[in-house]
Amino acid sequence: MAKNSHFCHAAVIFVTCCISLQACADDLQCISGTYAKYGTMLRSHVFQEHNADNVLTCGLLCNSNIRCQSINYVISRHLCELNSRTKEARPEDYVQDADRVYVTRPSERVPLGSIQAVPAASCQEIKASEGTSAVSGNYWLDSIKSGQVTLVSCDIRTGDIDECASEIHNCINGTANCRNTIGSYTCACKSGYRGDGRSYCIPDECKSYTTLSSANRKETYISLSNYICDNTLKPGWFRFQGDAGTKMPTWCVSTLRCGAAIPGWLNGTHPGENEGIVARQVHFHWGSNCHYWSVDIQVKNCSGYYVYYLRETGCNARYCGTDREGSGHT
Ligand SMILES: *[C@@H]1O[C@H](CO)[C@@H](O)[C@H](O)[C@H]1NC(C)=O
Ligand SMILES: *[C@@H]1O[C@H](CO)[C@@H](O)[C@H](O)[C@H]1NC(C)=O
Ligand SMILES: CC(=O)N[C@H]1CO[C@H](CO)[C@@H](O)[C@@H]1O
Repeated sequence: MAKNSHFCHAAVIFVTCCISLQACADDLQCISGTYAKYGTMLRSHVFQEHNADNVLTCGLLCNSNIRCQSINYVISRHLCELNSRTKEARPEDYVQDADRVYVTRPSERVPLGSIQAVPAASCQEIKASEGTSAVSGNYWLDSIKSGQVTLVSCDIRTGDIDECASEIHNCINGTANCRNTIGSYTCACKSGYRGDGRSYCIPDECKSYTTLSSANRKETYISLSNYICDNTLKPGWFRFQGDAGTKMPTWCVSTLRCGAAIPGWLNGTHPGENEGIVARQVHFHWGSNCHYWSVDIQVKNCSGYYVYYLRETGCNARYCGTDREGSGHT
């Protein structure tokens, strides 16, 4: 009985010890056989150093640090260097060193850029580090803003950052669209706006205007007694269209026209396309005076039509439209 018990005890110790030796042997096998590269090291990416009796211990230290991607073990000094990159991520830093052993993290290596604590420098680096297992998506980079880790959208096939999707572009918020390109991005003002998309986008007067189209606004329309006036016009860009005509008359329009008692006409010429926005005056005809009142306005030739920057008038004055070319009094 006593003898049996002793034997049993010994057997348990033996089995336990054997299993743990076996486990050690497997780890060593992994480290020395499959991954360890004697006589090499990865330079410039050491973020922690520890004393360690052997490569295996160094490997375990690496396994317990989330940032650790690989190790250099310094044989003569029993020093364990934890690296923040693998040799795949930084092949240019993988060099010969007779006194070191390089080992990629033996287990549970966090893919580069996949968590905030393990940021990459670029999408290309992630592609290099993770090879075919990398897929396009969001990754953490520490190269976008200094001292910060930023989540960006990486196209792994091209190694490009999508600045638009990542919201790290400087296109004007709200009025510009961002379009990603390989290596960069472009900004363009949204429809109805013009500008460079980065420093300004302003309403495009050729696209954002109010239409004046009533038939009774035309210079040939003889006003009835209920005179209308432009006293409620909000300052802005206007285009004459439809029944009102296509533009302002450039001659003194007879009184009691355009639905008003006091018609307004353009005292000046229409601009050409390349003149941009020009300053002009609208003059109002009352009594025998073609220049009874005046209002400062702006005009732009939009290649096919004109737009006018107008403001409200007094009563009973109104801006006139026309279809006709011509000059002189009507
Ligand atoms: C951009 O505009 C959106 C909504 O208009 C707003 O939620 C967002 O915070 C703005 N971003 C910046 C950087 O101003
Ligand atoms: C605009 O300018 C062009 C030349 O610059 C001219 O031919 C055209 O008649 C002008 N007016 C309109 C409505 O396009
Ligand atoms: C082009 C045109 O009609 N210009 C006239 C504008 O009004 C002044 C008077 O205020 C005239 O002198 C200009 O000839």
